[in-house]
Amino acid sequence: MLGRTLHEEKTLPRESSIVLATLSELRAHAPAIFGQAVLGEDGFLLRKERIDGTDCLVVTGTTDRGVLYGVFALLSRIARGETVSALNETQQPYAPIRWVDEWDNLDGRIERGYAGPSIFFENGNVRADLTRAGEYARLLASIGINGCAINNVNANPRILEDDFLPQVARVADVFRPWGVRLSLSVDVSSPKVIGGLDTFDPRDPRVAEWWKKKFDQLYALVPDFAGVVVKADSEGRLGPATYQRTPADAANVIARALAPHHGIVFYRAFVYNHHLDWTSPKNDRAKAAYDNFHPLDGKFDDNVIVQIKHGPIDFQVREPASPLFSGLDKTNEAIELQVTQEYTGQQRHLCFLPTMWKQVLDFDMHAGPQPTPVKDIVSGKTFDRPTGGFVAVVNVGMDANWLGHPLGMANLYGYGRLAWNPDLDSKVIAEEWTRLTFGNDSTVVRTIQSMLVSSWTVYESYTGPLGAGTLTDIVGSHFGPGVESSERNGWGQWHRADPGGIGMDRTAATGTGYVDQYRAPVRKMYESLDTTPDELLLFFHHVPYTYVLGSGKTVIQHIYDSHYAGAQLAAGFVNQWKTLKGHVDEERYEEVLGRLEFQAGHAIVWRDAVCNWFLGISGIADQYGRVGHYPGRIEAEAMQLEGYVPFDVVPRETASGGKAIECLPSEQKCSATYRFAGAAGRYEIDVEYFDQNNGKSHFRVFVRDRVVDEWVADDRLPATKPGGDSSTRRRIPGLALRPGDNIRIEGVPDGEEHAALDYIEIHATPE
Ligand code: GCV
Repeated sequence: MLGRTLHEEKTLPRESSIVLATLSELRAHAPAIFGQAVLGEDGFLLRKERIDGTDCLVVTGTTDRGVLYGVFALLSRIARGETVSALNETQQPYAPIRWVDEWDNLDGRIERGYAGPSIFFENGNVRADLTRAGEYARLLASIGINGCAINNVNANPRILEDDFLPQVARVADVFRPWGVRLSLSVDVSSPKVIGGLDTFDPRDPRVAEWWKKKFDQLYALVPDFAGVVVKADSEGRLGPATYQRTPADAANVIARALAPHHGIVFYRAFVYNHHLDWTSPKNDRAKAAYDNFHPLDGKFDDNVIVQIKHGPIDFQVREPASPLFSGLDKTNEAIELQVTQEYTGQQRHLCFLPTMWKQVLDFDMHAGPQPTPVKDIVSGKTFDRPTGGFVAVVNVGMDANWLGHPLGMANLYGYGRLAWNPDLDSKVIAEEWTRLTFGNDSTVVRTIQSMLVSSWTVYESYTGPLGAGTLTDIVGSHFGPGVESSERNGWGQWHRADPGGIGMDRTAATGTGYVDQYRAPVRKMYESLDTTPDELLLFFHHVPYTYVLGSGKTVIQHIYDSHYAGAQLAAGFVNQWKTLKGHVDEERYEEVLGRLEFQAGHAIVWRDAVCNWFLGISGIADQYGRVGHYPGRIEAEAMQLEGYVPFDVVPRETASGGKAIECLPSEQKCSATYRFAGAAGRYEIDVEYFDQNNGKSHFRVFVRDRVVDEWVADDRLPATKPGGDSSTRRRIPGLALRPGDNIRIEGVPDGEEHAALDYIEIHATPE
């Protein structure tokens, strides 16, 4: 930046300089200036100083890592156009633990990853070329992250095999220059599966010995190895329950093997029974973490951290804070957040999560006489615990921009910033990220910041109303709408919508009793319908559709209205982004535009599916007559078909009218024609088609036998059949239509994708 070459010096410079040094080095050279400075681990100091008559910009920390963080903070200031002329700033991270988890499998696939294959693994081994892993470590360091677990919590025991350890050591080597410590997810059955023992009982001394030897071996290769993450007795994973042992037994046997090396164990509180009896009104998955871990408080060793998902279910678009945060006074805790947008649009939808995380981090659990927000509990302040902090599941991939959606990266940045300082305002974070990513053009900053900060509630409004959970395909992709999928199964993500009403009754008086897991003031608030905030109403209460919310609307009308408003706002993102043409680089402009256009179309798929499902079950019409009535929409099955045949889409609400048309492989090519009967003028046509990942159909659209558009359905959506996951909109703007014009869509199927079409919608556009 300055066109000067950096030198490593053992003494302080004689010319005006930027000085990077640890505090102890500075104290030795300039005791008068730095003798009093105090900093904790990983903290840093940025200071403009006159040392021996020369002006210096000093970046210092107690450790090299702190100095590095200080350098990034300085660069950030400069990039955001802030002054560095009278600098005197001390920063100390809120908590020692600021980690990320990656759910990468050894074969290179990533569970719930939406940005291409693993940067760590390929074909069962660590990648030969770890350049991207090193770059990722730099990226993590730039936001203050100091640990990274590189493999899926659904861990393959092979990760600890003797011949694999040198491979993971290579990852540690590329992390180390950036102060990021390597961690691994381990399977508790490893002593048996790869260790040759006939047991993995955590109380068996042979098992303890196995873990000890294994970690001695690992630390010989990776002396700064940080520790392990454990998922056990959850979603089919083996665990201590096999031997009627507790999570504390399992955590401690591993912790004791790590302790001599100062390693730690993150034991995930995500332990629940996914075969719950749906018919019992008392069963409740939300209770599981507290039920399993609260009785063990005080039984975990000091180098164990219980890792708690921010809500009691599973990263839904809105959940209350997990009651377990205030259920472990004598145990280290970490909050687990999710950057990868599993339930929040999978980086296809814009959804800036720091706004949501803040609500949980700032939530007062009432665990003591003073306010006890979640951020203070997990960082060890409330109960004075030795360690704790923040973990996020990130799942970056080999795609050029790490997470798939260029704006999705704001979530990773925001996570790092909140882990460093959870008091930051999410609006400030959005602004910082925008400036650092797109520059300081005020139109760009204002526009992107405003899109980011509104995006979570926009997404919520068309996917998961009033705390009912994300109404997505629970048993599949977790992407498109699937309202019914959460019911009548053992997974426990129930919303219990029936013809009479909707919501999980979790009260102590008449429901599952979940509210009893909170401390008294919180319990009292959620127990009563009157004091439960609207946005979480259906999480805590079962109410009739006609129940009147605090807003004055009935529940059913709120569902309709919020879905229409949300889809409208999602369409607005496209227009907002278009104002930035020429203000941001063309490549990212186009990439973001494509994602936002997809989102706007998919928000309509969501809107229609959810509204029609609730219209069906409640029998209560939309007061504004929108639901079930779509001006300008022509169902594909009502068009004149050649080769195409109609079929029923399942679940029916994920296609307009419950039906679509497909071109079976026995046909080379099919067509659907509509004779336009409107007035002459300019129109846009939306073609709703199904883009699966098991074929690349080809579409052509003709008006008066002239091709007006063509495309290949080759997106990477999580779908192998027509439905809410694959439904995609193609917008063809600026068409001059006259009455009697034939609009013909030609589809050529490919593989198992049958060029399926749902409908077309014709809208007049202003001249
Ligand atoms: C890694 C959810 C996800 C799973 C994930 C699990 C977990 O259930 O859908 O893919 O498994 O959470 O957090 O362990």
